[in-house]
Amino acid sequence: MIEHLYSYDEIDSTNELAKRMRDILKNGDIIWALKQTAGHGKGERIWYSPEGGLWFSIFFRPVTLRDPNIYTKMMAVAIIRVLRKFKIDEIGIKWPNDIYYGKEKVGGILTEIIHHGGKKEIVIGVGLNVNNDTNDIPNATSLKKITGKEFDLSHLLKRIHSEAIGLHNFVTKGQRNIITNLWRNSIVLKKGMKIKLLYPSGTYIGTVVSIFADSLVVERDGIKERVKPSEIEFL
Ligand code: BT5
Repeated sequence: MIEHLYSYDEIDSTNELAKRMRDILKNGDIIWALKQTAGHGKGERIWYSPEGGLWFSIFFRPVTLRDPNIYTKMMAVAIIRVLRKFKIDEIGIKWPNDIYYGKEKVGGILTEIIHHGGKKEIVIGVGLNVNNDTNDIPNATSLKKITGKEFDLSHLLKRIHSEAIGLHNFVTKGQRNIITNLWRNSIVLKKGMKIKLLYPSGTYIGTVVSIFADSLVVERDGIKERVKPSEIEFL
């Protein structure tokens, strides 16, 4: 597979540009920007993307798209594997797919599906605080702050991309369970762990029973209930 790298000094959002460029993009192509002026997370959430961070999107044109979550998991695993090779060992996936170092967010992933006629394409956006300042972002940190070193963005991008493409082979071969297992082993959340449940009626403590890509089953006062990522917080 030969992929193209489209790089820019400044654009609105690599995910948005990927969507606009869908006609010419091929499997595995990358859109990379040194700075985003309208980077976003899920929904309307802003993603701060100043110079010094790694902001990119990878495009895939899947043959079938039964489970879009597998793409987000694949990318989270790719990032963790690369960062662990750089000896940033305490880095992990905060369920479901944020990249955390202790209680601070280092990166996030935004997977979006493009519907085109009867076909579906997928854009996976990655935001990683690398050499950029994160002082104005609540509960955030950067690789530079963690390690005391500057990183070569282009090298980091190539390493993550090649890890992701390697893992993508498992998706195309129908071996999704390999990615799910790698993802499960990299998440900070474990079965039996106590977490905070943020309900409209108040805050409670529950115990994790099962972990899924988009929900958790927790036990509270002997009753099992299903919760969404927005309803939990780590103790
Ligand atoms: C995410 O959203 O964590 C996914 C972010 C994906 C960003 C990439 S950058 C390349 C591509 N192009 C885009 O436009 N987006 C993707 P979410 O789970 O919704 O988290 C958003 C929340 O993270 C915000 O509400 C802030 O609280 C926090 N946040 C914003 N910028 C941050 C940053 N640089 N570092 C750490 N936390 C940040």
